[in-house]
Amino acid sequence: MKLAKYQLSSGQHGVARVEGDHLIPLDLSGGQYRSLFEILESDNPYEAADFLSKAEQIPLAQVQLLPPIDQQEVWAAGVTYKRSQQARMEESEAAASCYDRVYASPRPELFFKASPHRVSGHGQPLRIRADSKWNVPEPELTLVLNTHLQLVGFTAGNDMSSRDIEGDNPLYLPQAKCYNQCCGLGPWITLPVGMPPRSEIGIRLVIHRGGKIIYDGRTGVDHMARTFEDLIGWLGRDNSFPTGAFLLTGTGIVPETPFTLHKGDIVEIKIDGIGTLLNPIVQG
Ligand code: DO4
Ligand code: MG
Repeated sequence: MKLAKYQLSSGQHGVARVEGDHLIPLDLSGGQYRSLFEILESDNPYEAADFLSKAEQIPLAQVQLLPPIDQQEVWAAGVTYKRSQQARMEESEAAASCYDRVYASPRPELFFKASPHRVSGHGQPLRIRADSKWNVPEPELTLVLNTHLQLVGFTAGNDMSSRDIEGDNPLYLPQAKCYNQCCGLGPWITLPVGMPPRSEIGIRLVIHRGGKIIYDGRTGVDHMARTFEDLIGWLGRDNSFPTGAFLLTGTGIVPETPFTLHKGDIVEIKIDGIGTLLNPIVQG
């Protein structure tokens, strides 16, 4: 089952199940569950959504999908794939060994990525910082965690990154990673029962410029050097999440140097079991 947040042209918005090319809105007027977050907090989100389903359908083409987030924090793991370790060592002469060490260390790299207002959903713009000249999208399988850090769903994430800022000095990582419109999430959340086995989850990044595909790369979760449970366990050490969390699990695709995004590019992230997250790129 897939759960989405949507808005109609009238401005009316809601939560819905996604079935093929249409939405089945959920009735949240009863007060038992008032938001997507509260459904994800329930003992059985699948049954809760099934129970709330209205006898009504809206074509997906008639809605604007919203990011499938309420008040959760967004965190990200880094250097969880060999390709990310190699690319980071290449961009950061001064601190190459940091990336080498973290790839092999028991403690993973985890960083705060975004608050909800910095997140864009499917079709909404993602930003290149005005003070950066080398930028890439990072396509990442994203774990949806409830307040007990239980894995209650999956979505696609785009961990937009300014490689020149991070490469200059790793202490600049928060500026390379966290700014307005820095994170894509969507198009919706797939509940765990709807996902393929982990070893079969493929991830694809396609970048369009001027109507042409200028980059097309693939990886799979089977290339990830860590397990979801390991990352969640470290995230939860002496850390509480009273509004739940999203955890991007790191990128296994980094376009070759000197590729950089331009404003006007369209980025598509396709993840098996979820679907396609598409975002146009803007720069201030
Ligand atoms: O070490 C910097 C960030 C790494 C990252 O975002 C990734 O590997 O996906
Ligand atoms: Mg990343």
